[in-house]
Amino acid sequence: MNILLVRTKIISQRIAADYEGRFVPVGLLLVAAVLERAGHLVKLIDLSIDDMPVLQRQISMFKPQLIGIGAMSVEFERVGELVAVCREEIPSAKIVVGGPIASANPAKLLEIAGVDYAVLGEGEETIAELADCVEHNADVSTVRGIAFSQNGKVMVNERRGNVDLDQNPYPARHLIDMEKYISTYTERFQQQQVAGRPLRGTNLTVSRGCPYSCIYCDKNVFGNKWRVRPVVHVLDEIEHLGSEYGINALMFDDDIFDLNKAWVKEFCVEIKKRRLAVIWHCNSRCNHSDVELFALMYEAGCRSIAFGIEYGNQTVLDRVKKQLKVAEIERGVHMAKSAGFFVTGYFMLGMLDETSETIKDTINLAVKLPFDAGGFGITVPMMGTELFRLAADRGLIQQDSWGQKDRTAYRSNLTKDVSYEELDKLLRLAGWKFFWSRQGRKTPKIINRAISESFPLLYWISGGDFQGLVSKLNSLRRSMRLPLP
Ligand code: B12
Ligand code: SF4
Repeated sequence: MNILLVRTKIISQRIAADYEGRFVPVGLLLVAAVLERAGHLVKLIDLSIDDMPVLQRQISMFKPQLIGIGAMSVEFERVGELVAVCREEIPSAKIVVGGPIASANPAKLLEIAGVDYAVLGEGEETIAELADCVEHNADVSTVRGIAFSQNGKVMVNERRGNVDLDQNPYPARHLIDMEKYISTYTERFQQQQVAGRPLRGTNLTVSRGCPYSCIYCDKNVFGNKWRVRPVVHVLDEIEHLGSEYGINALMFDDDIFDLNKAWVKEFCVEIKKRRLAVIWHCNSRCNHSDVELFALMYEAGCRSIAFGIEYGNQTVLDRVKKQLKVAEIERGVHMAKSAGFFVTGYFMLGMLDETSETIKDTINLAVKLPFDAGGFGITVPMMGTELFRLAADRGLIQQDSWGQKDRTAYRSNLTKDVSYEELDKLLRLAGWKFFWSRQGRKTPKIINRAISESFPLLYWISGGDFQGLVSKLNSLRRSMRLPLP
């Protein structure tokens, strides 16, 4: 059967500017790989790369019987538009939606967007069974892991167990033009070459699930149980990426790459044994930091690490069930820095009941610690999270709101006594304070862009080397013992 898979376009312009075309849609490509394995003919359109007319042409030429869309809950409106276009082009095709949007609230998706099926949780086994039913026009009512409409009523079937990661194929990267996605990830990697070859990077994942319960995090797809692919499976994929696409820089998008120390140790030892000339980035959690492990990771090519810190005030950290102490954050970040990694910290301002004082604690912690890069955002409750339910119960968001569209278009304010305007001000303050407190470190791209657009004269005066100018001014500020602006 002909199956067309589509990834929606990133909705936030801010995020799109930084990430569009740099993330291979691995989830959708895994779905594609199992469908191909089952004998279907699959094509994939990524609307981050291609535009609507390309999709429309593909539909009319390929005539898919099943269209599968992958999306996050912030992309709800995009999914609605996409479904309408697909229906118009090919009314006979069945439409299935998967990804976080489908697991977060399948009923809403079916009711509002008018899709035929929603796939909950991991997609591999469910889509294979569902596609078989669609091909043979069979009854779907016993397919586990889906939701569908029957006589105007939304039916949500029992979910299935976790996918056996050992049996998963590699993402079907041959369905996309990998050249369009290859990235040097310059914002993370300080070097431009590995073993004399220019960087060619791509993203992948090795694990699923997370045992923590942070209230702002949506774990409806992968759940609480942490699972990981066998080391040999991952290394074979890395070798395949090297031989097929010349990849030598890896962006591991796992929630917590180093959750299981024994696995990471084996992974690093094997990288060295196979003499793989690769560098890599991963996401970690400060309470998992370990000096010996970091040293081994560095030897095996890890050059960049990111921590989701989120809040710098212990009461707020406890309230969001982060299971993390400020002291652990400080220890972890210093340890990562000493290991030689490029260290990124992610922070959120404006959690439920936050005050301007606790927000300032977050900003101060970010400024104080030796991060190389920092990302700050306003807390937005995502559908499918405990935070979303808490905020909805208090009437702070509408029950049927699908979360953040874009910071400029949709905002929620969960704080105790901080106005929207103040929150925005604090966000800007966080960016500036952080920026001014870094010395000789890489300027976040977003700030560089804002400066060149808003202060072209200043940018011109700096000779395009704004970073250098700031570094010099900052040294001057420090030597004169002036406070941060
Ligand atoms: C990498 C990443 C990004 C990247 C790239 C995303 C991309 N489009 O590829 C960037 C940085 C751009 C990003 C941005 C954002 N992200 Co993000 N991101 C991730 C992350 C860490 C990994 C994604 C990944 O590769 N997963 C691995 C693959 C294998 O899983 P998967 O894609 O879910 O696919 C599986 C199933 O979902 C399903 N499936 C997926 N698609 C389809 C399609 C069909 C037809 C079927 C049947 C099945 C199916 O089958 C797959 C295999 O089992 C996840 C966390 C996570 N653990 O997944 C968060 C996550 C997806 N992001 C999240 C959020 C909130 C955001 C932002 C809103 C953050 C923000 N505040 O700005 C933005 C939104 C950007 C936008 N779309 O406008 C949430 C989504 C929650 C939700 N309810 O939607 C997640 C789940 C984090 C979390 N735990 O809360 N993100
Ligand atoms: S934020 Fe990270 S640590 Fe917390 S539950 Fe989500 S994935 Fe786990």
